[in-house]
Amino acid sequence: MKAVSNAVDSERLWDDLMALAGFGAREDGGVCRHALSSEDIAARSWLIGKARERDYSIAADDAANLFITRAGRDNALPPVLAGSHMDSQPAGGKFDGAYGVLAAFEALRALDDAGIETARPVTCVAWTNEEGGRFHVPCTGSRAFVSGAVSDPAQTDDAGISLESALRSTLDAAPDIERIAPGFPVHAYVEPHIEQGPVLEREELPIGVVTGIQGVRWFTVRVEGEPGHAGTVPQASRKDAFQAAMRAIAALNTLMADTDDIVRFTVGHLSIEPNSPNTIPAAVRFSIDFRHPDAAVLDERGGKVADIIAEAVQPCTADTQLTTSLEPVAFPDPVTSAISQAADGAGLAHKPLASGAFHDAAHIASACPSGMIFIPCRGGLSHHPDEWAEPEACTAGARVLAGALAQLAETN
Ligand code: HGY
Ligand code: MN
Ligand code: MN
Repeated sequence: MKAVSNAVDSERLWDDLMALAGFGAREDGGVCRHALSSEDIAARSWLIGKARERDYSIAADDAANLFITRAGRDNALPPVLAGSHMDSQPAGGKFDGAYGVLAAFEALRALDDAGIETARPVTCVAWTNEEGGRFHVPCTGSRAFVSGAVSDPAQTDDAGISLESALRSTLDAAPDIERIAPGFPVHAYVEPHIEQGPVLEREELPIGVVTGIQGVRWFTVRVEGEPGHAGTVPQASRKDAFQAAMRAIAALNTLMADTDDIVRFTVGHLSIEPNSPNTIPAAVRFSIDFRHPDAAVLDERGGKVADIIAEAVQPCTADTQLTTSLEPVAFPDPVTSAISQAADGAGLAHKPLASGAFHDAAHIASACPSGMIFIPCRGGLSHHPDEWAEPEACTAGARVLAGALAQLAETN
């Protein structure tokens, strides 16, 4: 029986990564694979087909989270879980999320090929809608897994399609896999992911042992004004929703100013109604993504957002809704030490590293001991068509994952 990390097949993993990147491939080399879209459904079907080539059990829950399980000696024991998400940003890359799912799937096959029988089952998972690019409350799947139900199923995408109908279409597309309720006991969770930052590449390190994830607050804001003729309504009597939104965003820039450059504040989504060059904007909807490693800063500055907006938009009005509130998460020793030991066992240098990006692991950490493995990505680039990770980096991360899973699957 060879070490499971040596049974990771680089070529098989890389071929899978390039094949998965084909679902929603963009002409610029990036990927657009929105959650529960036809591209996502096709990718799921492809992965289910590959799982069927092996003796794995396949299941999906009400949130369309996809679970592929390799049996252990005692299948009554809670499994060790590993994976990430297959949905992408609209102009995303080949590796964000996809790498974690396929590295986990490769780890299952490496356990097969190494002839290792684990005490616990080992399960690969693809979580639904981590990105929030289509349905703007992110981490739908991992939230449902820890809460037991899909939150806000009536929320709609920009085309007016509801989350619940998109879930139904996705689940109906794979009628013959087992359906389970969201949430089951899990022994430990490990999420491999590209770093989406520059540290590992800059320090020429193959592995990051993630110490935790900074906190997040997402808001959606709707500014209501009054439509009117662009050529006739005097400026003094206008209620221009777009001008008001710009005032609000300028005021938020002041609130979020940080000479230490630790605060992360982004307005990434904005829509104008009726969006016509010669009609004064009647309404504007925009997003707020605010992050910080300190919960006190998140509460203090996040708590002022709605009032600052209401003041700045006058004489328009605004409705500000907090849609995501994620506290900073620290990953505990059992998992981080299993990852470090697996890296040592594979002869791979590593360092502890915090995550600026959020991940499904931030939610799963409330249900079981969790951790993450980072691999370097070119220039730290992500949420970009040019996102790239070298084959050797992908293999290294999968080798560490396989070793960590083999160890965790034997622990009580
Ligand atoms: O936005 C994030 O942090 C994650 O990459 N979806
Ligand atoms: Mn991701
Ligand atoms: Mn992402």
